[in-house]
Amino acid sequence: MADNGRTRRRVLHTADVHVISVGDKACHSLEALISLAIKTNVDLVIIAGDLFDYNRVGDDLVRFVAEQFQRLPMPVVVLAGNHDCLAADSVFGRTGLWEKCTNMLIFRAPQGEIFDLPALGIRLWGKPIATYENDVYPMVGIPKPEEDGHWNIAVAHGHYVGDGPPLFPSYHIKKQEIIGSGWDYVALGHHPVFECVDTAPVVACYAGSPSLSGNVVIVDFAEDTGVQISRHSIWESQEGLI
Ligand SMILES: [Mn+2]
Repeated sequence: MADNGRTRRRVLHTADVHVISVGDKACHSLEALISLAIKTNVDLVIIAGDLFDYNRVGDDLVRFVAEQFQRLPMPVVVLAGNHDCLAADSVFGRTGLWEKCTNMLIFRAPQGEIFDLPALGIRLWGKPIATYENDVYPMVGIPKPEEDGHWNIAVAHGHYVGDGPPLFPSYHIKKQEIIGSGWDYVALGHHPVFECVDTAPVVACYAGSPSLSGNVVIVDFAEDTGVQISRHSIWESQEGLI
């Protein structure tokens, strides 16, 4: 059934892959989730922080990740987390190694920035972690979404602290920041285990680490059914190859 409003979209959301060296389990997980994105023909891939375990990884690992991204026929949106933050030694600063990844979008503005993808009818906002300091508030500064026929997706990396006093020392994300944002979906990273922390009026989920769980989140956006979350095994697309 066709929607009268926004076009149906399907997004693969992952985070916390934590690749360390070429050939490790996390690299196999990244390769598998890229294959799943291709197989399921999602419109967009979101990596909500900590793709790399740390910034001083080898160039060969960066080349591997870049090659995986180049397999994708769709855009891949990357947020820097606390492990791969945009400090001076950022892995994302090795621009020569990334230059062939013309489908990669990486949030670089420390105060947050918007990417408009008019061909998809999707707008993204993300505020990268840009420093090794801990006093970063990943949802502070999010603008009100424009109601112009786009799906509005925020990407944030940090601890969800709900309504109560923070239980964690840094990177706080408060419930009110999510539900008051008015965005359609908040793609969260930092916690290694899958969890939907809010479902209304804004859906917000941690995808969990695919390297630990073997799963990613696929988010379906449709006017008639709203924002629907499902978990998918990254190893499904590998069947027959093992
Ligand atoms: Mn993290």
